[in-house]
Amino acid sequence: HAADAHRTDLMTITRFVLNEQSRHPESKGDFTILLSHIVLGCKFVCSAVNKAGLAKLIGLAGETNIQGEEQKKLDVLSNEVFVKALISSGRTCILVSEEDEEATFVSPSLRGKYCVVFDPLDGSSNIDCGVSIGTIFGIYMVKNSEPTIEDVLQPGKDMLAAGYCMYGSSCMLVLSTGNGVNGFTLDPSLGEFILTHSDIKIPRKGKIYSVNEGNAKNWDEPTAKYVENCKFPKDGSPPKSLRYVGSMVADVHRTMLYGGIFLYPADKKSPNGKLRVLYEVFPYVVLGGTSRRSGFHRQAQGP
Ligand code: P6P
Repeated sequence: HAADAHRTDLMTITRFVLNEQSRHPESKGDFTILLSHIVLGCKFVCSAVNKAGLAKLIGLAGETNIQGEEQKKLDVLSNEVFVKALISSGRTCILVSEEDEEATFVSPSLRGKYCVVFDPLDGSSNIDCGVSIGTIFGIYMVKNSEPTIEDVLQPGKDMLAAGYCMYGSSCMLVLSTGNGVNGFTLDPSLGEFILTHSDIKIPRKGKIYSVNEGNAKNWDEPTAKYVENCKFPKDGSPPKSLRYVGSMVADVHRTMLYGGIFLYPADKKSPNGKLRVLYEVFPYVVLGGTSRRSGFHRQAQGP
């Protein structure tokens, strides 16, 4: 009966968050409403990404569509959908998107208490070859009565929640609201994200290292030594395997489930590193830090 219960007792992401919220009687369901709008954005992007190839075939993507309108690039389209969904939730006050030069300050009539920082479609250069890509987001509580840019320049440790949605062989939303990390897989027949990976824990030991070896000539000595030791371990242990997709959401998702390390070290070419702190790095530090056996956090500090 346990298997049947699993099949019929569907733990949707909305139900899961409502259960979580019941642990915070003071909250008035605002976070659940915000999350439902993020979920809507993820469902839209999942559908659009899956059609992108076909759209290209029938001449929609990148050219004019049947109405003669200029077809938007998928990352621009995704950004517009997320911005509109977040504003219409009535629960946000500042939005920072990788796609927008400036932060969006929500008008007072629709203003809420959350600040959302996000990359609507990270790794979008991989779309045309069908490599998994994703949305990454982090959520802060506004601190000032009149929202200012300082409200989105808070330390990563102050994020209330963080997550990502990976558009790959399946569409999977991985979320932390501060108490563990849980993965929800989209069931397209239901249009619902169903809990499939409860309480994800990053394995303490991993056999995989994930880095762009093409940058090796630019690495500093500690990075070069660390990677060399992955390949030629001094302690006689077996060498690690290199896996590098070039799409952070895919590389980190694998690291969350299989263990190992993902690194994009600063180097001579990118002295400040390449990954954006606010909506690429901080959300993953939150996810790594709240998955209880969080080797990820220490490993992310790398060499
Ligand atoms: P490189 C995608 O553009 C991205 O921001 C991350 O998703 C990915 O991990 C990284 O860049 C890949 O960068 O320099 O190895 O191609």
